[in-house]
Amino acid sequence: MTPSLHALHADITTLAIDAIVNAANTSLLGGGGVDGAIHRAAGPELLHECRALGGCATGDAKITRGYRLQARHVIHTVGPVWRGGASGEPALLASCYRRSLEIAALNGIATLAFPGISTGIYGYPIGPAAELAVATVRACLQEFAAIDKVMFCCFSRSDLAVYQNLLGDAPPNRLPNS
Ligand code: AR6
Repeated sequence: MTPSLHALHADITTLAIDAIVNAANTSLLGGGGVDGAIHRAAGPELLHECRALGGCATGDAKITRGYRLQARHVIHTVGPVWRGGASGEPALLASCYRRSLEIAALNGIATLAFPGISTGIYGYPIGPAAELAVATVRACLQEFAAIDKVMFCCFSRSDLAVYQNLLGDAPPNRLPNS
């Protein structure tokens, strides 16, 4: 079956799917942005499990349970801080998507959602970040046949428009005369 890729506008903590991806930092002990939101929604058991993981390198990913989230698992990945683009940021960001999908496949995850890794506090510009995210996920999915749905979960309508443009999705809820 050909896996499907979609963009949606949502708070990633509300999604009832196999796994959501967290844009974490190397400590894996929580932070602001989507990381803070995921830890708040999952509850303190998530931090407890994260403490035992010993951190995570930039470009790598680790999996935990989802606890009080609707999602069964959280895949924590650490994106690069944007330093202008010539410090290895694209390769590290691509690695985040690849490693997250590898770990998903190893754990029998069929549906997962990514936030815009590195595009908030870490400052990676949304255009190149989204382009790299879509191209990397498309390429990796050919290897991971068990994954059947990947969503790009956008926290703003402007980010959603960027992903829809890349995916060739129709804008949602557009009435014929509007
Ligand atoms: N649902 C979906 N997307 C969200 C949500 C949410 N609830 N909240 C924020 N976003 P960021 P980074 C979007 O800053 O740039 C943390 O402190 C947000 O609009 O969360 O990788 C970590 O601990 C943006 O598009 O992650 C690290 O220290 C995207 O998620 C650092 O921030 C990522 O923004 C990581 O920075």
